[in-house]
Amino acid sequence: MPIKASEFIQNSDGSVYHLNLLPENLANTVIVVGDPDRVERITRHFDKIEFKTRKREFHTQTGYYKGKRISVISTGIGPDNIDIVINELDALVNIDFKTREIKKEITSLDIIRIGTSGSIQEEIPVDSFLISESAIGFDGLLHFYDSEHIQDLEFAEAFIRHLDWFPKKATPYVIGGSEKLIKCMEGTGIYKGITGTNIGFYGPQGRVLRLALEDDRMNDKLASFTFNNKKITNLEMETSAIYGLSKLLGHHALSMNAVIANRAAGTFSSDPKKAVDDLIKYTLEQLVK
Ligand code: R1P
Repeated sequence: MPIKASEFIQNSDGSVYHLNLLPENLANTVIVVGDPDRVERITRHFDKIEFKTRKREFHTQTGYYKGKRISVISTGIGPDNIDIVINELDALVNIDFKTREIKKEITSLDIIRIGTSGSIQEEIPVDSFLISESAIGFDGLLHFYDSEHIQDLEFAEAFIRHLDWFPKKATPYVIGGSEKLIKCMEGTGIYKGITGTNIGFYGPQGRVLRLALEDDRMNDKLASFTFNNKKITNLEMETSAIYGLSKLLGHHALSMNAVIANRAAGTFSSDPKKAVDDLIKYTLEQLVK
C-alpha cells in the first residue's frame, strides 16, 4: 500500500519534504551536525563534493573523504528536528520514492553526530572528546513511538528514584549507541560516557539566568548518579533522539562530542572552534582507517 501524501510528503521534484533530498543524493554514511555552517567545515576536507542543497536549517553536502562517500547534514538544534531528520533519512533508503511503498529489503545507515557538549564531571576537561556509549533522554520524543523494547528501563527507573524526578517532566529513556561505531571511533585519550539529552539549553540543562529551576540540585544529582558503575558525563540536545530513532529503524548511530564547557568547574573553552575542527578531523580519519 502506498503511504498517503499527507504522511510521506514529497516536494514537486520528488525530493523528501524537509531535507529536500532524492535517494541518489544520500551516502550510506551520514554525519549530522547541529550548525548549518559546520557542514562546510567538514566537507572542506573532502576530495570531491558531488551534491549540495539547503532548506531551512537542513544543509546537506555529499562527497568523498579519502574515497569514502559521506553525506553531511545539519539538523539545527534539538530533538524535534532529529525526529524530522532521522525519519526522512530512513525514508530516503527504505521507502521507494516512485511507488511510495516500504522496500522489502531494509538498508542500514551509519549515522554519526559531531556536536558540542558540556561536561558535568569535573575530571572531563574542556576541549576533550567524548563518545556517547549510551544516552539518557529527557526530551520525551521516543515515548511517541512503540519503543519500550529498545529502552534500558532499569537504568531509567534507578535514575528517576535518584533524582526524585518531577513527574510533570517527560519520563527519561535510555538507549545504547552502536557497538560497531563505538569500536570504530574509540581511541587513546577519548572519553566514553553516558550523555544526557535535554529539550532546552537553559532550564532543562540546569542553567540559571533570571528564572528559578524546578530542581536547583538537578545537575549535582545527575553528576552523582551511577548505574552499573557508569556515570552520566555530559549534556547536549540531540543524542538520545538520534539513538532511539536510529535503533528503532535499524540504523547504526553514534554521537561524538567536543566538550566545550565544563559545567561542574564553570569553565568554557577558549577556542571552541578549534575543538570542533579537531573532532571533525579525528572522526573523518577514524571512518577511513
Ligand atoms: C546548543 O548550543 C547546541 O549545541 C550542541 C547542542 O546539542 C545543541 O544543538 O550541539 P551542536 O553544537 O551540534 O549544535
